Amino acid sequence: MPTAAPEIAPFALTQEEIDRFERDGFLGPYAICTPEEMARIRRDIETRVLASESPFKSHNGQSRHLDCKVVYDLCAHPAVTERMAGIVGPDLVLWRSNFFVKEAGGREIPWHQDRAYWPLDPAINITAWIAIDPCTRENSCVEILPGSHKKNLPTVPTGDEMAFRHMSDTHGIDLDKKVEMVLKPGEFFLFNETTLHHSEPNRSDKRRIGLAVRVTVPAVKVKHEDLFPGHRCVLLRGCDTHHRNEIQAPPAGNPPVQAIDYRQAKKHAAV
Ligand SMILES: O=C(O)CCC(=O)C(=O)O
Repeated sequence: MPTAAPEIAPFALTQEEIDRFERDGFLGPYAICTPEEMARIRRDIETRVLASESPFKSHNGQSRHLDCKVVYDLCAHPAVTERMAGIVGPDLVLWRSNFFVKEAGGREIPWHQDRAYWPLDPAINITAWIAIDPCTRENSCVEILPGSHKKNLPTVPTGDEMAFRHMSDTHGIDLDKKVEMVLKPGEFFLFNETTLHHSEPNRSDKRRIGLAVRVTVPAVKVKHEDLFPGHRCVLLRGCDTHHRNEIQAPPAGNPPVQAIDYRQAKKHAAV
């Protein structure tokens, strides 16, 4: 029997939550579904999404909401979109999503502010980071620095031990105030384009997958050609009030279950 559609009103943010986001630059955790429901979704992600090739040249974890309904449905869940609307307004444009697949032994993701990497004009984004696997301190949950979204930091180069080639210059910043986003599968948190975040190397023997859902507003020009040629935006909620971007319809289905393990896929998504 199909599950009843989730009610929308319970997901609206309170004024206290909106004020807290303004102060801290992040909110959560909240839940989209139970760990048991996420276990079912996770099987589809492993066998249909990450094991199949993206229709674009990007790796298999990049913007699969464009061709996989199971990914789009996570991005478009009202638990996510209704809360985002409380922060950036009623009209939401999904411009990117990506899986962070951190296998056991995966590298550190350095402290960074996403705005430094993205083709958004102006840089306005809200991310929902959704736990697909359990995210613990041991398997390198994401860490957030409250209040860090008030200042744009310069970037500096990193070494090979890091998953990114550039990071924010955190000299003089008290990283001890970080918050560890320990999440059960199906939980998520929200943060914006300037909030500093990071994850340790995965020192455990357990994989950690998260899905980052990147959303902007219609007034922003997304220069997809600069970073993700061929990708388009999807209207997630409300209206396209500015017509600055090419918009495509959400996907109707999923790729079939693949014969190979996603780790053997040609362009898999591990960091
Ligand atoms: O998954 C991680 O460890 C880092 C996530 C991240 O950098 C992001 O969502 O922007």
